[in-house]
Amino acid sequence: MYQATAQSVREGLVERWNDTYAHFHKENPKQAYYLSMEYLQGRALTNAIGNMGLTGEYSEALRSLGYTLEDVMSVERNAGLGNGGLGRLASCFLDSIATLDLPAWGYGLRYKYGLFKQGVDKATGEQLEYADDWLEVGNPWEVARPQVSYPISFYGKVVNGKWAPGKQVRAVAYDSPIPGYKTRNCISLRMWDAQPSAVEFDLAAFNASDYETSMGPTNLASMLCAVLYPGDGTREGKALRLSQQYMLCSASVQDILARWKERGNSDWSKLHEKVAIQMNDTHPTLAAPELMRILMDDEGLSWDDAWAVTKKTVAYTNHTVMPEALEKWPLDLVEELLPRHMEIIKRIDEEFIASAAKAKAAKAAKKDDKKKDDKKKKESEEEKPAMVRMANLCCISGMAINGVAAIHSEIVKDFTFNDFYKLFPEKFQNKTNGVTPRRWLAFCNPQLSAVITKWVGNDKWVTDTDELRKLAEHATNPELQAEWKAAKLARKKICKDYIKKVTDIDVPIDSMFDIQVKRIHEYKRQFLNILGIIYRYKQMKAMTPEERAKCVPRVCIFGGKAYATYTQAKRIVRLINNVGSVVNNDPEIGDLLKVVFVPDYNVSLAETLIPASELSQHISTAGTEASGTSNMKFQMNGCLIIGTLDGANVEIRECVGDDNFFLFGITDPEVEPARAERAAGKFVPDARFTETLEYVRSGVFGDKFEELLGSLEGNEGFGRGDYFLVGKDFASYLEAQERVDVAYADSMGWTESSIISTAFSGKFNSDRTIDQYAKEIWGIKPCTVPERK
Ligand code: NTF
Repeated sequence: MYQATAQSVREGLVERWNDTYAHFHKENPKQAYYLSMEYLQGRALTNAIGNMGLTGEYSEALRSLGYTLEDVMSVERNAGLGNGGLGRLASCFLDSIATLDLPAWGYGLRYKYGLFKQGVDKATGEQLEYADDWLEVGNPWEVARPQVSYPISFYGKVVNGKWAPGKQVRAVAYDSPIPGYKTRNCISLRMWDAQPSAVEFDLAAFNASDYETSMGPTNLASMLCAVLYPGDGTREGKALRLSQQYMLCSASVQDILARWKERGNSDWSKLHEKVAIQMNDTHPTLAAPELMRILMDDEGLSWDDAWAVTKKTVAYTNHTVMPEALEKWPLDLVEELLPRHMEIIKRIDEEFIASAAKAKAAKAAKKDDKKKDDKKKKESEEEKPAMVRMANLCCISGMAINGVAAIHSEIVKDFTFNDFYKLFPEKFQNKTNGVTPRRWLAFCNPQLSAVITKWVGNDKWVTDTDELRKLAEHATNPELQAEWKAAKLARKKICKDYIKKVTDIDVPIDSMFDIQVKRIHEYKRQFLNILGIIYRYKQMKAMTPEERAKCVPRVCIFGGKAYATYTQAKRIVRLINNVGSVVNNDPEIGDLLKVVFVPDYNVSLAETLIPASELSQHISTAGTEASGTSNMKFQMNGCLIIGTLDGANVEIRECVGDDNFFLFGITDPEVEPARAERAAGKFVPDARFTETLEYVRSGVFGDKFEELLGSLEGNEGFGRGDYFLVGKDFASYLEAQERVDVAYADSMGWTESSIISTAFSGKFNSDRTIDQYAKEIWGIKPCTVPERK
């Protein structure tokens, strides 16, 4: 029934899709191309039906056949071709691009296996990883386009200024339709699959039974698109990752230029008037040198002409300021894999350094400045082996460089890329992230949506989220409050059933649902959350039954995957599970505290958890989380946030007001002094922190978690001494949690805050973000597909 429903929906989409291609072709507008190594599309069925405005019709039709839409859609596999926020942002952006009728496509890779499926070992609490064979039962949404295919070259050498490649595969297009909401526009997500190139198949070797030689190119092709982020600990792993990145860039740039020509364009100096290429983080950086290569070596442009147009065509979004996450590749590896590109990158570098030196001389830099710069230069020259720093290449090549939240964009300018900012301040922008209100409110939470539509007076809020403000006028109205609470309770019930099904844990529905879901990382500080829970548990154990009965009952829910080789993150998962096993089975505690780790966090699970949430945690060390986007989804669904002044939290708090946000922790400028204080041995932790660590060490949760706790103390051999300042923020966190408990006990007050949260979530609509990209970076305008006559 799922296959049949999907086919029927697809049929309805194909007409819109074809009309969109044809209309864009005819109008020949400037078009934007979003290049991303990651997309977290989640399920397509409900989204497509919802965007087409046919939810009622399909529900009815399925009911008459003895099915429910919910059951049918729940068998769809999640397209999980991404890690986390960056990939989901790309998917939200496509939804908004289509909804705003903008002429733009997405480009990505069609990995055979998505991000691993996560399980939990019942006995040890450890994370388990399984291959995610998402295409196992087919994918009714994609259309293979074997006629759209490009050669992708690797290795070889440069002969007379041109590349003579050593190996080749073919990139073949697979397109998925991305329907806009309440519009005929339906754009494409084009994902490249690697296939062996027939010219490389060594038939003679095969017939001589030398299968290894003859199958070489076939194996290379199947490796290229096997998995997202193959381990890059070895040189082979690095080469594979870089090859993937290059394949995305080369195939996409070839396709973009082919389309440009097909539409009758021919003046290369005006390419940027028709094409904008957005690089989603540094993974697609090679788009710039690839464009240069094609323009010079295939199209015959001079260096100057090619460079002039390239730097008006590509733009770069930065998504992280964590130094270890800023990609760099060994220069000799790039040279071996892509010899011609390395030449181009070297020349870009030389010309940039020369022009920067000129700019500096012209400015007659102050003496101290000069000294500092000389020192920096020396450091970079001394790096061995030499590296290609992708973000630097992006900053030099890009027409625009943007961060993803106001505070993040400031950090990018003031620290991460300050040298570049001083040279070309006009390139730097902010584009605060957003999420699609279709998937993340209207479709995933029909219960709350119905209440919103009733009280706002119409459903215009599904696109124009500023309409949600009208809810604020009624925030204390008992009737709205009752309906609001009923919707939340209905979602908590669904969530409770799901938790029971997958973990066998019974959670009480009248407890506060407190959720932290995101990739497991030290900077995101799930560790702080679980230590706070441990402290709470310890306190409760010391209470008399009468005192205990006064506690605000909580269900603490975690979800998220730890990267396969990230040992410390995996230990945090194990600690959470072990704490859960003890607390959940403690008869003294009963329903007052439950700790649940829901395995295999993905888009669908988020759609179940977020509508049920009452409190959510966004508690990264200030200055580390570029934006966060789940915070926006939680806010839209009437969930209150406990959080630090980091990423988009800052702007969310501005919108909801400080009364409706549980703030704690040190601020970004206080972070370095706090680290220095630690390093100098002057930090004195709060007694509650020390007590909590001692409690874990006493073995209450089975293992003593020595390596994990050691990382917080900077013990010899264990990590970097609480680099993310869990100890520093612990007291302030506990105090914020006390304020949460007090607030939750006042049910009317809490509901009012919940309504206010949703009411002022309008800013975080990805339609707003995309409108800004379109106007302020891409320079594209809506191109609305007309109704069929
Ligand atoms: C992520 N970056 C950031 O960590 C999030 O704060 C942000 O919300 C999303 O990007 C989307 O902008 C990454 O995943 C990466 F890859 F850059 F580290």
